[in-house]
Amino acid sequence: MQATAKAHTNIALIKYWGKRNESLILPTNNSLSLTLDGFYTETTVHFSEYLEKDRFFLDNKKVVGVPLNRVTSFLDLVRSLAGKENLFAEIRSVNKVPTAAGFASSASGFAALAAASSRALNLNLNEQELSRLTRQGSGSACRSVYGGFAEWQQGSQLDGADSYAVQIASEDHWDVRMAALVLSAEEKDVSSREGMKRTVDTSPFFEGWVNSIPADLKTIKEGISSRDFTKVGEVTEANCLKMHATTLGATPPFTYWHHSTLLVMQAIQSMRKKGIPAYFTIDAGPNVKVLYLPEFEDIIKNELQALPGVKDVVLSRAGKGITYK
Ligand code: 2P0
Repeated sequence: MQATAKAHTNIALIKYWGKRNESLILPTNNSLSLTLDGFYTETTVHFSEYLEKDRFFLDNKKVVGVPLNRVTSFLDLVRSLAGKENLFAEIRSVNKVPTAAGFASSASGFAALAAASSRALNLNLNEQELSRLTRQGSGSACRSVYGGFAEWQQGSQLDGADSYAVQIASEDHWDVRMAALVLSAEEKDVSSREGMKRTVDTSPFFEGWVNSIPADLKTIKEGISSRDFTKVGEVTEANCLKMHATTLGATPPFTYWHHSTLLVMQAIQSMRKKGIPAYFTIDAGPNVKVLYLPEFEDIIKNELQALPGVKDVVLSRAGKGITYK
C-alpha cells in the first residue's frame, strides 16, 4: 500500500480569490493557471497496519503541528473514500523550490499528496475525481493535476461535486515561459486564507472583482487558443492588479506588495515600452512572476537580475501534470 507521485506547482493567470464555502474549499470564481516545470513536490505515501498515527517528513525532516494536522485531515478524506478509516501512513515529501524563495508549495504539495495517497489505497480516480479531491487540501492545488493551462471550474453544487479543474491546453500547445523573481523570503503577515476571507467579508471591491472574471476568462482562453501573447499577457497583468486592489478595500486594509514589488512592476512596464514583451503577475506575497516568450529569455533574465531587490530569478517552462513512479 505505497505509491509515489510528483506534481508541479502552478501560477494563476486568472486568480482564485474568495471562497463561498471554507471547509469544502469552494471558490467564488473560476481561475486559470499555467503549470510550471521548475517547481515540484515528489511524495511517497506508505499506509501500514503497524502505524498508530500518520507521520510526515518534508525534505527528510519530521513535521509536527499545524502542517501535520493539515496532511492528516486530508488523508482522513482519502481514508474515508477508501473505507480504510483506521489505516495510518508515513508520508515523505521532497520539495523542489528555489532556495529560500518563500514560494508557497501548497499547490504541488497537496496535488502530489492526493495522487500518491489515492493510488496507494487503489482508489482508481480519474483526473476530474483527483482534482476534486485535491481541491479539499488546498484550492489552487486542484489545477496542478494537469500540465499546461488548467481552469478550475467553481461549480454550483453545494457539496462541491462540480468544483474541479480541467485542462485547457497541454504543456506542448505553446512554449510560453515564466520567470519567478525572489524578492523576499519573509513570512507574510496575512496568509492567503485569511486574506481571502477578509476580502470577501469586508471589501466593497470584491463584487467588482467577481463580476469581472467571466470577461477575463473569455479573453485569456481566446488568447491561449490562438497563441496571442499580448492578449494573454494584458489580461494576466490586469487580473492580478484587480485581485490586489480588493485587498486595499478590506477592513483592515492590507497589501502583499513590498517596495521592491512595485519597483519590479514598474520595471516590467518600462521593458514593454522598450519593445520587450513581458507581463507580471503576483500572488498572496511580495514576489513577482513574469510571463515571457522564449526568444526574449536572455534579455529578460539579464534585465530582471539587474533590478534592485531581486535576489534570484528562476526560469520555468510549462510543466507536466501528475506523474507516478
Ligand atoms: C491562486 N492564490 O489562484 C491564488 C492567487 C493566491 C493568490 O490560491 O485556502 O493556498 O488552501 O484554498 O490555494 C492561494 O491560496 O488557498 C491561492 P486555500 P490557496 O493561485
